[in-house]
Amino acid sequence: MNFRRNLVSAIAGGILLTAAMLVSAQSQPYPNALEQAIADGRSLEHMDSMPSPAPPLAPRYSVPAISRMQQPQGFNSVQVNISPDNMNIIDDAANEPSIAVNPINGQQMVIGWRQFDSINNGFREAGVAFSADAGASWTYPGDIDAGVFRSDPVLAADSNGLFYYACLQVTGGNFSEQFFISDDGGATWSNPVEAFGGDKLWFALDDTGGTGNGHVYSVWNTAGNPFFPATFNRSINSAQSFQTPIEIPERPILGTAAVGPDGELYVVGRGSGTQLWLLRSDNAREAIQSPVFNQVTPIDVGGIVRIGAEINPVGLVGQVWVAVDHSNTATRGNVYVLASLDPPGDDPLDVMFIRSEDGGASFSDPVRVNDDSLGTNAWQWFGTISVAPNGRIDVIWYDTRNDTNNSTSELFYTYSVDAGQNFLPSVAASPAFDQSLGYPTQNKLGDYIDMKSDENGAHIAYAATFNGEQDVYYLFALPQLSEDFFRDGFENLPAD
Ligand SMILES: [Ca+2]
Ligand SMILES: [Ca+2]
Ligand SMILES: [Ca+2]
Ligand SMILES: [Ca+2]
Repeated sequence: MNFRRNLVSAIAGGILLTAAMLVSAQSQPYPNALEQAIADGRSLEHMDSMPSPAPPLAPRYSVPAISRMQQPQGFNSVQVNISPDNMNIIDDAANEPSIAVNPINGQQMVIGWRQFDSINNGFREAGVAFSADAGASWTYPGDIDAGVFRSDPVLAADSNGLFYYACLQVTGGNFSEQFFISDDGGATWSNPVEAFGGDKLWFALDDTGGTGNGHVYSVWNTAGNPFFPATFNRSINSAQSFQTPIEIPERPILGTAAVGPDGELYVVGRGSGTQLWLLRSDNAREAIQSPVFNQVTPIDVGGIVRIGAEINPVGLVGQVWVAVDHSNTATRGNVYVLASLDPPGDDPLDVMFIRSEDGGASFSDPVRVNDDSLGTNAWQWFGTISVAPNGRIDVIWYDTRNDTNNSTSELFYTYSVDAGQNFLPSVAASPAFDQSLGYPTQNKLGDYIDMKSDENGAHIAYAATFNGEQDVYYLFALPQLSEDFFRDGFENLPAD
């Protein structure tokens, strides 16, 4: 019944038609409503009962100070969408988080997410919380620009200590991307800066100190896009203003962007059909030149992108990530692509990884990162990668391996210290949760989760339903913890 409702919702919800509808529907890899919507040029962030906000439910608070979800290995999650007195807010929904960590003051972190004040409605706003104590506690001062429909949050911080919060704004069917800036650790935010753009946006910041320092590069969907066929633009002044959108080769969607150590720019995503592409621009860092993507590489990551799959009915099950090694080691400049993809055969989804040692011109064979035995056929969804300043690669994902019905997921973590040639045995870093609980009137747990790595470990923002509803959590994954875990084994844990 749910599935039927989802189909109806996805079809009825798609109201925005653009020139992207010219994209051939024949290329859709899966016969489902959401793939069809994309093929027809409709956005992921289609409106359900939007855009006027229904009155939120009266907030009800519960559950003292939450919320350290203690795992045996010491992975402790802290809830961030909380009331001023540290209580869970009942009957809201919070998902699709992104996280930024101040590179010059690791005490300062900000998490943004999609905040639904009522699960009875699809209205969502730019949720934001900040920490001034390295994630131990969080303050949710209210949504940025409250009362405005916003979605698709993406966050970053730069070496001046500025935090950037990009998101989609939708007004009366008009899609645009906007940026907010905070110079006080996320406590207060600037007025919105118009960045053009559209649905399912992502951005990358040049914080290298080089020629392109302060450049911001933004990519977005072909659908839900008033600028089609343009899907890319740039700011050369730290997001104070943005240049006119331009078209780029293959128009990759459902992906991300990253800047390399010399200011080289990478964009990854799915083109038409199922082909994934990695684009590279070597002149985007030159402010007086129009960006040209001089290297366009079709890539085989070992599977195909799925959307609209039953594990997250009207969402992605993983976006395509690109990350670059900025370390001062032999692996500096390595380019990594990672995504939750459907591999050949019965398995519905695995976390797949490839590595380039020549600036994205060629790649290794695909590596399956999740280490459940072949044939388990579990869902490893929302695969996410981050590279630490020392070159360590952190990877997280949601995993149903411990539930034969695939009705609960755990956040899993692993890492590599040899450029992804080997990943350590993965470890469950969160308790299990029912990923289908607490849908607002949009049946998904968002489209992604996020992570930023430092020398010591991985700062993770993820959504889970430990309270019986969708909430957002911060988790610091310390690589040493998983090493201890595997050295000691389950049997040596203290009984409690
Ligand atoms: Ca809540
Ligand atoms: Ca989204
Ligand atoms: Ca398969
Ligand atoms: Ca799998």
